[in-house]
Amino acid sequence: YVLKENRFSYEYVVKLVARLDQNQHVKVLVADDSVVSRKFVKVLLEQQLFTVLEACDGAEAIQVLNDTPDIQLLITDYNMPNVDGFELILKVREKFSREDLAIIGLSNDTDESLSARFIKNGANDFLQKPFVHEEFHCRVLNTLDSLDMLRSLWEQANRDYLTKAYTRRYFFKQHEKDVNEAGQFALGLIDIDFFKNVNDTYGHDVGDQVLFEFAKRLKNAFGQHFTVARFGGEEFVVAFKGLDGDRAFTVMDKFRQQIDEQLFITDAGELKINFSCGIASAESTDSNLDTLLHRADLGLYEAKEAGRNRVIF
Ligand code: GH3
Ligand code: MG
Ligand code: MG
Ligand code: MG
Repeated sequence: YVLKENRFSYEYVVKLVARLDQNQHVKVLVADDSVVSRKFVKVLLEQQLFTVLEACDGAEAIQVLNDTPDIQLLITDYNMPNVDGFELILKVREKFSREDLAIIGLSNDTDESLSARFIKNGANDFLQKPFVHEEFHCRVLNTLDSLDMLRSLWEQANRDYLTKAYTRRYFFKQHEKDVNEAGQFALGLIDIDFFKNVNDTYGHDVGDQVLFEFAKRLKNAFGQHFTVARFGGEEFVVAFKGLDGDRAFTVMDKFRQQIDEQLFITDAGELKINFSCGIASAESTDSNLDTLLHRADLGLYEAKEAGRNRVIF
């Protein structure tokens, strides 16, 4: 249908077809008060197999965005009752960054400044109604391509490639301010014991398997409520936001016992892995994460000195 109706280049068709499988899993929300215009956009999107949701004004669009996880693209009209397109975008951008959601503005209003205003308010692109189908398809695909690119950049910067734990960069960005806030905040700095032996005895690949499995267990234990980050080679940190030092110690020591009891299955067979950990909790004298990390590091050093496989607060 798309081919019959439009005059795409061969290269473009290849690109379009390559995306079709993926598109079924991409949710697009169309906000427009005109039923005719909304249904028309919906039909165009469904030609590309997207999953389409609808809202008849800005207020409903916000509701749908809040209720439906992982909508990737919002296509919104400008003139709508209650909350108009601009207001909608401003509100939406407070909650959804450019890695979360892409936005395309639409309008049949003849005001020439509309397109610039849409983009300044946080839209990725703008289309003047009426538009040619071909241009619509191209802009939607381009916008989703840049969303994919942004998401992949975000992953590269914030997620460790080997273990899929968060990176050091993410940890600092996320918790910089928590040190000075009123609530409780504690850190657990972890270092696997005698990890060099694993590499030296069984090889680097087996070392990697241990790191991957260790991070997986760490995320299973704490990842739902706390940030788990890979700090360096075989060092990890857990940010216990909302816990005091004693509580952080308790949960970390429980995890230490689990690791101690459950062998790691690798290509070299079952290995016994242990770790040492230093816990530190934020105090009013802490000026930033570094002072807190320094104390956790002293605890870690003490744990190593005392014979390893232990947590020190
Ligand atoms: P300790 O109990 O004192 O911590 O001893 P250790 O052997 O764990 O300490 P050390 O810091 O000497 O060794 C850490 C090793 O981790 C050295 C390095 O080659 C290895 N390593 C760091 N990153 C990686 C990685 O991504 N993969 C693998 N396989 N090894 C890594
Ligand atoms: Mg309208
Ligand atoms: Mg180390
Ligand atoms: Mg070590």
